[in-house]
Amino acid sequence: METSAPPPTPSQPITSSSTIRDAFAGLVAGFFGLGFAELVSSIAERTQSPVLDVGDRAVDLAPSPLKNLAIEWFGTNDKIALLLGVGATLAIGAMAIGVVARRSARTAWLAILAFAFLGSLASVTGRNPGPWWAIAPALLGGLATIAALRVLLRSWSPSNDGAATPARSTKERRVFLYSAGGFLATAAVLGGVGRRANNRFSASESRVAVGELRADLALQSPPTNIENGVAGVSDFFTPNAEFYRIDTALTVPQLRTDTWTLRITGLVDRPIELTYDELLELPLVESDITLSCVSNEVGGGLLGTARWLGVRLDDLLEQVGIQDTADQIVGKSSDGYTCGFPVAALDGRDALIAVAMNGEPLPLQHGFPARLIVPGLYGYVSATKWLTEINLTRFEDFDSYWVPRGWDAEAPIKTQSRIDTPKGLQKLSPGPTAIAGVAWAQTRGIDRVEVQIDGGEWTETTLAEELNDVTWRQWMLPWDATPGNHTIVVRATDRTGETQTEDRAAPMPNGATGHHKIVVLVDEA
Ligand SMILES: Nc1nc2c(c(=O)[nH]1)N[C@H]1C(S)=C(S)[C@@H](COP(=O)(O)O)O[C@H]1N2
Ligand SMILES: [Mo]
Repeated sequence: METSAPPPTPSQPITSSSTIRDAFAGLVAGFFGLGFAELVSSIAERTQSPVLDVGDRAVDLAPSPLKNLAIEWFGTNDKIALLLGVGATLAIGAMAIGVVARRSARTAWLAILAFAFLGSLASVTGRNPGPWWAIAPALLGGLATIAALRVLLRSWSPSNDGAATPARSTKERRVFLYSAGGFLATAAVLGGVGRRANNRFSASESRVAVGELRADLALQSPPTNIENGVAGVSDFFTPNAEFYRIDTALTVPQLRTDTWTLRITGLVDRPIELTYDELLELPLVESDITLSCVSNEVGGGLLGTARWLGVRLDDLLEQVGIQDTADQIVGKSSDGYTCGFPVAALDGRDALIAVAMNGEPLPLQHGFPARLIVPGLYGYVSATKWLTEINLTRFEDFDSYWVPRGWDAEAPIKTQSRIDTPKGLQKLSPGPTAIAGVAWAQTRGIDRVEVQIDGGEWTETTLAEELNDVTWRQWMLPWDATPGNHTIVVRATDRTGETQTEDRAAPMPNGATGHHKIVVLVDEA
């Protein structure tokens, strides 16, 4: 490595190497500002890194086609992709500002303040706006960025480059690099301390403190014949750690049971507010329910089954008295997200204010301390996580979160089936094997599942025992695989007699349709 840069000619004071250095200075200053902002954000509970606030606004403002694309491309990693996008934008902006600062300091400072302003704006607007002083992290982060950039640019100024002796420019370069290293290290420390300090707002301890929750009306353990034992079929009960997660929350809302309350408001005779302990004093029931996401593509994994524990929504709403004019039940989340479904959906099905999932308090990601679960309705209209309010209203008066974004206001789950094994494009040995998977038609129940191989006759499969009509059902078909490529298609028929249509529809606006179809490759014998 060279020890000193070749001195640029005086007529060309800004060389490409000084451009790189200025861009680097911008990046370092940007990091420093972010670290500082993280530290400032840790001072209060209702402030967070401005990067997250900008990300949150991006989630809400992004046009639906873009969001669908993000889910299609990145699936449940869409949040990471978004944050990487925000980070990359900031990095490019910081480098550009570093370069501009050398020519026009004022332009650069204004650009930094513009970034800080956008960050501040994101912190005090949107679905879950912070208090006015939530502008502090972004604003102070911006000022810290300016300060750092000034120090860095001064430590190695190109106006000296031409005149400087090699020894002098080596010394300047060294001071610059030490300063940059100092800022980076300080940024890491401030950011790290800020992160840790923010952890004190975590709800993990509160969740641990809940301990074991028991049903007043416990269900039997499920019979074993709801599983057909074919290797590769989804477990009937989806372990919590594997349960899909879909929500608009970039950071998981942290609600502690000691401060959490649930309010029931709107068109009710006796509005109430319950604490966590008061909720747990109500009768707790268990129910096995398959939850499905409307964004699930045919053959996709955005659904899962759990044994939920909670308070019956119909009982509780009967106590508060639903007024005749109400036709929509809206669940509101602490982060401003909303789901809405018809009052008429309370037809005796086990709609729950759920507090536990598969034998443990709701995991933080799945809505701790309480969420709604309504069998038969897609999650986006019904399953509000981090629930803080249930509001009785009218469809004509209130659109829940996804409705203005182009999704249907009412969304019952469509009859669907999926091949779990073999996998698409799997290589198989010839001979006896099993084709198997799951089918679901919550509230109607699965009556029949058929498989078609290479366009032949539809063959009825063997269904595992049905647990209830709101959970999925396993199916299997023994198959003697012959060498060559084979196409396997599945379709289900629900108990209303309706067979799944083969017409392909995208998830938007009310759930995908079409048959799950795979191709497998069977070796020559
Ligand atoms: N607060 C909140 N609740 C929410 C959502 C959300 O974005 N925010 N998404 C809904 C959607 S679209 C689905 S499919 C389910 C998913 O629940 P899960 O993440 O526990 O599987 O939660 C629902 N509840
Ligand atoms: Mo969803």
